[in-house]
Amino acid sequence: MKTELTQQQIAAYRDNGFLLVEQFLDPDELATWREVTEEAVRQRLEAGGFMTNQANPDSYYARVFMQCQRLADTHQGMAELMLDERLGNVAGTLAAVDGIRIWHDQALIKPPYGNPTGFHVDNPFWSFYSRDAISIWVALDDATIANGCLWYLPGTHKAATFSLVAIGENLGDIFRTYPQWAKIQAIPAPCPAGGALFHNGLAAHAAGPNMTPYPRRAMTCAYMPDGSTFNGQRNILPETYYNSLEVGDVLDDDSINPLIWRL
Ligand SMILES: O=C(O)CCC(=O)C(=O)O
Ligand SMILES: [Fe+2]
Repeated sequence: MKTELTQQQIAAYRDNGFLLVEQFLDPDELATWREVTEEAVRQRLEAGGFMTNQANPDSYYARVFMQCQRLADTHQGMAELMLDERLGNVAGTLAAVDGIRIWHDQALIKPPYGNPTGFHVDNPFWSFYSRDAISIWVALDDATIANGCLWYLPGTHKAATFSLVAIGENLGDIFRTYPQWAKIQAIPAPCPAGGALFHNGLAAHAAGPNMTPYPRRAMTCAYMPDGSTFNGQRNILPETYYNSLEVGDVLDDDSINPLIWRL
């Protein structure tokens, strides 16, 4: 795993809101991430598909990507991959925070001839608001312009608010909330298999359609800076825990949001 970051990379992340690290995983690690993701997803679907978006597999959104969340909760091999302190170290260093907790992992598999992923920002979906949240997106297949790689609106993390923009059928719905971004040229982020993209939880991003007969697989994880507080939204929180929380409580339950790295 390529965990060393240059000052240039850190500066680029902070300025653009995203960073590509090629060959983040070595070939053996990539083989393991592929195997583990495949098995964890298969088990999840066999178990009835909870925490996936496959309730209606023919819906538009189910054909944007097959989304399987919190696989580390149900698959030991995935837990071992996700709890790796080195991932927290890289994420925390880019985000300039002193502790990293897992918000949720998720496999995102854009199916053959799958729909594009509309522009959105991630953090407003989650149960905490932070300008320093960060995600890792690891390509398990070469992600290309042809099969639906990510595209970013550079610098948008600096001005984004916490208003929610749904990932709907209109690629550009976000520009109704942020008309001032409509003139920004989106930057494609093709990512060879084993590469990692990091993005700020407030950086606007999308993915193109998959114009190939093969899936575009990614394994991702969203991270919450340690010390973040509950904003009232449930998102992935288990019901009993959610009901026990008051807005403003620190989200520090290690069984739900494990602390994987501290400075
Ligand atoms: O993989 C995709 O198409 C979208 C990814 C995304 O939105 C994310 O990782 O936050
Ligand atoms: Fe996203």
